[in-house]
Amino acid sequence: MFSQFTRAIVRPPARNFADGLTTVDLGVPDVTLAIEQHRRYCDALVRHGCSLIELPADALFPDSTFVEDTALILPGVGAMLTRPGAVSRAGEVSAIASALTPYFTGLSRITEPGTLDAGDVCEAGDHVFIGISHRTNAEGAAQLATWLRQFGITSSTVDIRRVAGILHLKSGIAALEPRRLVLIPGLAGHPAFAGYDVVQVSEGEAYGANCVRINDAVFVSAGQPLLDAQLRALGYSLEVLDMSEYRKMDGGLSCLSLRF
Ligand code: CIR
Repeated sequence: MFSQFTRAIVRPPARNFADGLTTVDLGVPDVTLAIEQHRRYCDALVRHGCSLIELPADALFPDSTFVEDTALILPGVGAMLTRPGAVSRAGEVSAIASALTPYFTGLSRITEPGTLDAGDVCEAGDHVFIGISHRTNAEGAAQLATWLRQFGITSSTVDIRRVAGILHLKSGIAALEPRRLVLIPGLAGHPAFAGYDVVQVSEGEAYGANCVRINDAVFVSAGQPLLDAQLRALGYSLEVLDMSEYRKMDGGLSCLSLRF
């Protein structure tokens, strides 16, 4: 499942980005800077081999720049639309459905009473970890597991509701290879990850765990020097991006694109 990505769906933040949801207390994001950071992120995607499918900013949905949550795409396999756990984000899915239709036939979707944000879904080879969070419920996870099973993909759930400091599973985990995970300390001891090669981020750099492998590079957020050194020592080349304004809204690098 570490296919080359050739496309990425992205959507810049709207002017009312600061009206979106957040659980952190890092101040109000500067929208102009957020738009600039988004442009740099898009440039990096292009540099690493993705052509962009750019949706227009949508002020009806201040969190809609976080496109990752609205669909799960398994390149070469299929795509599933989600049913976001936050009511204010439910309407984001239809634009993503339209954007995906030319590329995927028979889009599946999570249905009521299931809820699922794809930020809670981490693919690692032919296994998928599904976070049970305040956004993704057990029914949503079960629907996704059933969908995955038809492709021979196994899954396991990880309850993150009591793991401090993370909104979604992928706020605390990234898969760099099918058997190599980046993990925050709060997830490192979880039995679901036993037997994996683990790059553990330090407590002070927990935000850095939301990194993302994009073809020949690992995209990492700026300001995590220890993690950068760990990854470079493993031979990865890094694309370091400033995510300060997205962090204020609980967002990270993976959330800003849907890659396939
Ligand atoms: C939210 O609370 O839904 C947004 N402010 C942040 C979503 C971040 N998405 C992600 O981690 N996949």
